[in-house]
Amino acid sequence: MDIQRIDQYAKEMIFEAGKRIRDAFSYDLKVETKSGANDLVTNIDRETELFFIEKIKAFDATHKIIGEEGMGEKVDSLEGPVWIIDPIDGTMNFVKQHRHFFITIGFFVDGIGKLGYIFDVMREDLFYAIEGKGAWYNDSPMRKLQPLKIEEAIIGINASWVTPNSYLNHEKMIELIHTIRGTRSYGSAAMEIAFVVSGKLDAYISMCLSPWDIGGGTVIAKEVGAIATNLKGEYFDFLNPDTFIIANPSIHQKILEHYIEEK
Ligand code: 2AM
Ligand code: CA
Ligand code: CA
Ligand code: CA
Repeated sequence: MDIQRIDQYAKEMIFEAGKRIRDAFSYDLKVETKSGANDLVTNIDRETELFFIEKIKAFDATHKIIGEEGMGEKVDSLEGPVWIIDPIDGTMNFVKQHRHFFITIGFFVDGIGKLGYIFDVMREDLFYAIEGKGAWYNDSPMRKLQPLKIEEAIIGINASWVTPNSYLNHEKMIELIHTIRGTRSYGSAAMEIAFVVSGKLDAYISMCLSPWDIGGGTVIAKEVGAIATNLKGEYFDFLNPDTFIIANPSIHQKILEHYIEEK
């Protein structure tokens, strides 16, 4: 399998999709809700996913595609070449803020992440990685993450997980928040992962993410030494939703041991 050629093709289709999304602001977005009032989808999410499916099928019709909006056929195994796609990550930011939304894509072969992309559509900034070859931010190689103390960390977390909730002991989360330097909440899992792998955040924690939110990001994580697991410290299941943490390797274990207590 010619990974370099697939990487080249992936980048071209991501840049083209980005341009189509930016152009879409000049006509009407149709916004609908999915599971609830804060779970949005637009015609552009669906059209972008369809664009990727058509491009990938034209490249190689045997490749499987898992996409958030379910525009392709159903995939129930990671055997062979599989693309995991979130056409727009941060749909609420897309609709409301017209920025801070990302295309994120992972290319896996037999369950192993080979290529990973996180693309800031408005800034036209690309974070990407090739398994075993390294990670880049546009044309610059990304560095391995440097160790730090938990007291120096800035962590991406949604406020819901620090207020009483049915997923985990929020008192421990409050203790974590009081220990670290600060928190951020960007509203796009892909953006928070891009920030962790490039050292702008030191960890990002979520109680529920899907394979397409993190597929591309985990490939980049491996190349810079960031650790990505579920909140039990296990390998994330790429066929189902799961809890998620990505962190600088010097604080990953400490956060799980001292501050995360699932209910
Ligand atoms: P999305 O924008 O592609 O839906 C913050 O909402 C982050 O969590 C986003 O990356 C969002 O991805 C993701 N997310 C995952 N499941 C979600 C859900 N059911 N509702 C809203 N956001 C969800
Ligand atoms: Ca969504
Ligand atoms: Ca998403
Ligand atoms: Ca999405």
